[in-house]
Amino acid sequence: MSPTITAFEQSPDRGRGLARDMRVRWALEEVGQPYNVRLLSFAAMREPAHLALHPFGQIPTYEEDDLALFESGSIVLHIAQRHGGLLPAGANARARAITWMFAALNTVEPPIVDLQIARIMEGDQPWYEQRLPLVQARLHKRLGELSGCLGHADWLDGAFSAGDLLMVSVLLRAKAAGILSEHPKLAAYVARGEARPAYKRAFDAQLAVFTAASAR
Ligand code: GTB
Repeated sequence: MSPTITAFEQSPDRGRGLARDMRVRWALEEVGQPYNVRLLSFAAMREPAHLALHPFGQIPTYEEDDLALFESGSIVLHIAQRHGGLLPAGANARARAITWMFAALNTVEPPIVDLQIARIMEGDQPWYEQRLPLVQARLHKRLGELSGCLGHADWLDGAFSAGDLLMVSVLLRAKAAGILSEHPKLAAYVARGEARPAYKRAFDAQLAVFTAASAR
């Protein structure tokens, strides 16, 4: 049976591929695994049926036979371990690719999210103008370090891997926030990810959800 993932019925990003079901869709497309999507309203995400799958009432989730998973990183790792194409065969190279998956989610994504939270939710606070440059500086330092690691390579460690898939997914949020223009190597890296046919299929599929909802 094909797995079923969950996604927003109406994504706040209007189908720009920023919600975290996108990285799961992309991984499934990379390995050629067909999948079903169950769309959820914000109300449905709070209902017991969904909370049984996701303790925090979020998307994405992943169901396959008697396995149910939440957390986009865990889901992408599961897909990469089940199917060929997203992790190298050698044990050390595999461990390094998984390290980049963790780096994307634990080290690069948090300062990107911090900046977005500051901009969206803290603008009316009296300390906003003082805090914002600190948040921006932390993010640019991290992106500079990542850019240095990438250097002139196409991907982080040899061939494209699940580490790149998650890193590009995370950086897409920085791109959408206009932050990547100061990091041209990372901007080019993201563009390489977006040019992958599997990425395009995943993007088109999630955009179609928004287009269909808008037409109703
Ligand atoms: N750590 C979890 C994971 O990686 O799976 C985080 C999951 C998560 O944050 N899910 C969000 C969610 O369900 C959607 S992706 N939020 C609803 C809630 O918590 O009630 C985050 C997201 C949402 C919207 C945009 N956007 O519009 O640009 C971008 C990212």
